Parts: sequence; C-alpha cells; structure tokens
Amino acid sequence: MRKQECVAMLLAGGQGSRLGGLTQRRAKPAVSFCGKYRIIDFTLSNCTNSNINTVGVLIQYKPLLLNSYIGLGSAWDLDNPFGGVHILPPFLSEKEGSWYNGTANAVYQNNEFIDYYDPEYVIILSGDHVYRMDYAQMLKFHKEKNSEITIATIKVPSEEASRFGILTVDGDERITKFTEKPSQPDSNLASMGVYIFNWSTLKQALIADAGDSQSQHDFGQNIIPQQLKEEKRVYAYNFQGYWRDVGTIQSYYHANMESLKEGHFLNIFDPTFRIFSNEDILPPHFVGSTAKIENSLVCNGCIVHGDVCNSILAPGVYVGKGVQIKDSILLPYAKIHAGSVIRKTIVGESAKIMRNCILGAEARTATEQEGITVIEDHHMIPEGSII
Ligand code: ADQ
Ligand code: ADP
Repeated sequence: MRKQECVAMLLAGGQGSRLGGLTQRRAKPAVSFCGKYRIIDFTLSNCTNSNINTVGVLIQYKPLLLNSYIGLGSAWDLDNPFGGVHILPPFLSEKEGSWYNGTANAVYQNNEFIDYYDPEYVIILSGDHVYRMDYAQMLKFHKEKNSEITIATIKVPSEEASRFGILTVDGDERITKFTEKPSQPDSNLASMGVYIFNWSTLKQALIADAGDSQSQHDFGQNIIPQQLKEEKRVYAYNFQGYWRDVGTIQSYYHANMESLKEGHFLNIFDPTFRIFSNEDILPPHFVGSTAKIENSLVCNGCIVHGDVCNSILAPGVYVGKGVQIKDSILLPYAKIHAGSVIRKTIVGESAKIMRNCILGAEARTATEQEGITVIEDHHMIPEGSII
C-alpha cells in the first residue's frame, strides 16, 4: 500500500459570522482577498509550495461556492491521482451522522480518510488565514524535537492577544502553558491554529475526546490543553513571517490594505513562492482616458474611468466617470456608477452603487465598524444615497 508522509486537514467549516455581509452567501475561505485571490488560496498554495499534496478540506457552512471554487484542485496543482484535494462535508451514515460539532469533531469524523493514506504526520490548517509558510520547515522542526504535537506560533500585539490561544515556552521551545483566548493574557506568543501531530497521537486524542461529554470538541479549548495535561511533548515552532487571521472586518480590511505597501511581507509578486488562484478567465483590465490610478491593485476584467487611490479592485470591477475611490476594497464584479465617492469602504461582490452616491468616512451607519463601511454582496445602493 502507498503512503503519504503528511496529510493536511484544512478546517473551512466555521460560520465566519464576524465578517458580516461578506459571508452571507459564502463560507469565509471563499471570500475575496487582495483582488485576485480567495482567502483559502493562501493555505492551499502553502501546501503546494511545501510539497504536501494530500489535503482534506472540512466544509459545512454555505459550501456551494467554496466547493465549486476548489473544483478538482488543478489551480493549485493538487489534482494528483493519489492524494490531491478532497472536499469533506459532514458524513451522514445509515445509523448516525451529524454536523461537525467543533473543529476536533470535524477531524474525528474523517479519521478513515486520514487512515487511508497511512501518514506519519497530520497537519491541521485553517481556511481563514493569510500567510505564506513553508510547512516542510515546521515538519523538520517537529522531527528534530522528537515532538508529538507542534504548534506554529507568532507574536501578536498585546491588545489583540485575547482573541488567540496564548502560550508559554521553556528554553527548549517546549510549551509549558496554553490558554485559549484568555481574558487576561500573560504573554503575546499566540497559536496560529496550525498544528502538526503525530497521527498516532492525534488519533488517540480524538478518540478520547469523542467519548468526553463535557468537551466542546475544539482543538484550542480541549485537545491541546488535555494533551499538555497528559505531559505529551508539545513544542512551539516560532514562525518568522507575515501571518494574519482575517476573521473580523477590521483585520480583513487592514490585511488587504497592508498588501498595498511596497516591499510588503506577504509579497504576492515573489516568483519562488507563488500564490495560486482559480480566478475566472477575464479580459485584460482597461484604463480609460479620464482615469487616474495610484498605489492600487487592479485585476483582470476591470474597466476604470474614474480616480482610484490606495485601493484594491478585484476582477470584473467597473468604475464610472467622475468616480473617486480611496482606501477601499472593491470585491469581484462590484459596479460603481458615475459621480460616486467611495472612502474606506468594502463593496461586496456584484454590489451596485448607482450614480452620485457618497459611501464611507464622513457619514456613519450601523454596518460601520471602526470607520469601515461594508456594503453586502449583491446589494444595490440607489442613486444619490449617502451612507
Ligand atoms: P479560532 O480561529 O477562533 O481560534 P475556530 O473558530 O475554532 O478557531 O476556527 C478555526 C478554523 O476552523 C476556522 O477556519 C473555521 O472556519 C474552522 N471551523 C470552525 N468550526 C468548524 C467546524 N465545526 N467544522 C469545520 N471547520 C470548522 C483558533 C485556535 C486559537 C488560535 C487561532 C488562530 O483555537 O488557539 O490562536 O485559531 O487564528
Ligand atoms: P466567527 O467567529 O466569525 O463566527 P469562525 O469561523 O471562527 O467564525 O466560527 C465561529 C464559530 O461557529 C466556531 O466556534 C464554530 O465552532 C461555530 N460553528 C461552525 N459551524 C457551525 C454550525 N454549523 N453550527 C453552529 N456553530 C458552528
């Protein structure tokens, strides 16, 4: 029988409710990012670039668009005859079956998928992170430390620490303490939610967790703390690079905007570590004679007649004459008609802003979060609206 050394399980089934209007119709991993990409492209491309070619994608919430986007995985070179990318919805058997009840339960329900490849290691990934990471380096570290569980870690700003798993390590990088989303964090070393397990360790942990009626079946809440209690060898792999959890409107907006900075760490232009995408095939973008574009990303299929500054135009966006767009993110196929002014706004996919509207900064609404205005996918904002 053939084996894979390491199988990836990509958690893509969370509700993503904190992204509000952007996840009304689609799962968070299928939300547009940095114009050309969907959030899940980063994790799938990391797998490809790390030579991990067996990936199970655990989905459940609004799976349709995510499913059709991933397809057979050929965009990421993951359409292999053995291995490849597999979409794994909750399994309904004759006798039992239920929704994935927590992240650990999602992996537990698919242990036969993992067993089929008979791997030594399983890497658990998340569909809502934007980063470039060579998992092969982390696996090397895992082996060198003779670790049973390795957690990728990164320093986060102290004021944000309470939205992550926070940990403490000893001089050898062995984890001595882990607290999931502590209200009073005592360190700013955060878990990236990226774990490498020895499959034997993980399998045992999942079986024990499944039998525990008190457990929420969550990696951060239950599995990791329990394994530490059992004195397993749990190590921290200190990731040196750019990583963002884009689970909130603020973090999503800022991570997009950061990509406009020259020489930025995410560096989507690096040819040695490409981020692949299954973007629609569209004509080249067209810049009209009245257009002015500055410090912006403009994707295929865009037609621009107005002013665009410090903004991201995803594929198929239309910008009419006299339009002014600043510090904004226009998601695929958004249309901005003549004379509208858009500031610090995320315009959802296929949303239409009719003529002479004013969106953003000056006026504030209920959807506004820290000054960021969000227009939901497919919404139509009538002519002359001020939001
Ligand atoms: P969170 O991001 O809050 O914290 P969680 O909401 O469990 O963790 O989501 C992790 C991933 O699993 C997401 O991609 C989500 O879409 C997916 N997911 C959630 N529920 C699922 C389910 N039932 N089935 C399938 N997929 C599901 C985690 C860790 C923290 C760490 C942060 C880093 O728990 O310790 O600091 O990630 O972002
Ligand atoms: P957010 O926190 O923005 O809503 P996440 O992706 O982090 O987005 O997932 C949120 C929570 O929703 C997670 O704690 C997860 O366990 C839970 N969840 C995921 N899928 C379901 C579901 N089908 N039913 C109920 N809760 C779910």
